Amino acid sequence: MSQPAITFFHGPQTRSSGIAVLIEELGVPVERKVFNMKAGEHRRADYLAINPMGKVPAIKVGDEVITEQAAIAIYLADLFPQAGMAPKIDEPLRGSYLRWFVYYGSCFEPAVIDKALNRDAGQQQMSAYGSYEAVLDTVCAQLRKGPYMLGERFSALDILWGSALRWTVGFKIIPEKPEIMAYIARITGRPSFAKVAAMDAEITAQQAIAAGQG
Ligand SMILES: N[C@@H](CCC(=O)N[C@@H](CS)C(=O)NCC(=O)O)C(=O)O
Repeated sequence: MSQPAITFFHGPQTRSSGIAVLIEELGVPVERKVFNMKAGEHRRADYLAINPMGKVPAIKVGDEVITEQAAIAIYLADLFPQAGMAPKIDEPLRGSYLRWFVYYGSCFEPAVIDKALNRDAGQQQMSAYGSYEAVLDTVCAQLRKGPYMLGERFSALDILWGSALRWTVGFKIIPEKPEIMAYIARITGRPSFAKVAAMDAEITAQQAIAAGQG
């Protein structure tokens, strides 16, 4: 069965940039739909029909829509196994690989956003992530095993975590601990990150010119 075309919905310099990096690493042929987020293009009816959340990233594969960075990354890395960015289901690291993708969305993001907005985590027993400190300690302990989230094995996980730690440190939500800074430098120093940063900067400049601000 031939592989249906993949459409990638992207907003430059957002969470979808991590998926753009993964696409570079995998060498995936995609059709890009790029939004001017400042102009609210991601909130138009045609995109809300694809992702009612009005959020990027999203991909469409045939008639199937996939949203959420972690789900998209798991899906693409499995779809293009020749890139070697996902341990297979029968490999011992597969469990840990899935753990850290799900941990990202169910623990890390809620913890850092609550922290950034000065929202109380609530009762430890009721909170999905427990406490910000526990999340930070858990992630740092994993990073110290390094050099990658899965130890010696580089994977699609590192694109997500490298991107996420960079922006959360940039916004001063996550502290500049040595293991975090070394990991960010190791991951975001890859050529794929530089390529996407240049593409995003170019798109952003063109969008500003189109809006009469350039
Ligand atoms: N849970 C989503 C979060 C995606 C997200 O928050 N994307 C932001 C960009 S960084 C967005 O699209 N914001 C636009 C808006 O809400 O108007 C994921 O993990 O992919």
